[in-house]
Amino acid sequence: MIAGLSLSLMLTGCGEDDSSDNADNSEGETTSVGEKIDYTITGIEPGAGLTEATDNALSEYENLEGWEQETASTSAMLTSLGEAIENEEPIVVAGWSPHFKFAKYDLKYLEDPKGAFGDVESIKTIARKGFKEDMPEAYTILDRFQWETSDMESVMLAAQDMDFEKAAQQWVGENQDTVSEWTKGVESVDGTSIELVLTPWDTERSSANVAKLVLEEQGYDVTLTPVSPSVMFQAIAEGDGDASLAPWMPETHGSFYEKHEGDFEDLGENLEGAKLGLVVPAYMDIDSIEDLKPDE
Ligand code: PBE
Repeated sequence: MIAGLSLSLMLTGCGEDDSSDNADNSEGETTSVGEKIDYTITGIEPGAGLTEATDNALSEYENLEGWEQETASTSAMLTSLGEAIENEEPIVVAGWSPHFKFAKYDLKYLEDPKGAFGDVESIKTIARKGFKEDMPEAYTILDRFQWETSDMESVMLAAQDMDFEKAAQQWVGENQDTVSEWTKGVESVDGTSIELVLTPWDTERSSANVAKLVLEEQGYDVTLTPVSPSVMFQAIAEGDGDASLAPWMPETHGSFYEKHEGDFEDLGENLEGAKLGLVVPAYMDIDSIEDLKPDE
């Protein structure tokens, strides 16, 4: 009660203090975003780590009382985001980077003072137990596989107009120096089968397709198997798949990682500087998750 009262006093104060010509508009927007979007965050696939992180945020932030996450798919989220922006309407989506939505639209992450979405995420490489002994050449290459967000983004961008295999080919063609650092001194093999497990997002389609190509050039017969994050960890822990470049840590897939810890090998980071959070169009007049108002 008291918290609610002081909050509304603060808001009134803000409105009165705001001497800009659109004071009405800014206060109106701040107070009614929730109402306008039916206290709903547009999420992605139910099995995504981001979906779990968003649910955690919903329970951690008291001001998100009465809010819900609506899950469906990444493409449904992107459609809703595009439509909202077309009409300059408010929308709050569960978002992440690297992702082309930031290049296509003017977006911002809402500040996350409680750290519900973690800070910076890394993408790691994991392998099944025994992989190093069974396929030392592939192990060495995957252990060395490391690239920048700009590399991953260039594959994702190219893949807007072609399939990921072609986009990966293009990147490998243009980045022979990096690739030869990964393969330097590694012996070729003769058609050994290897299965890489990935999750079904463009970030992982990019890394998996580049890894596939590099391993194929080394003589491997590579299969890519896309599955949900929980199945990805399970597959590597149980030895059904050989390796994965898809785990996002520490926040996104931390719970799956912990569940299977000790049953797989961690080969370290393949990319640094990924991020998760609640994302809104830049024209929205809020900056922090705490600016959202509870459903009362
Ligand atoms: N993502 C992209 C995935 C991992 C890669 C952030 C949408 C997830 O949330 O599981």
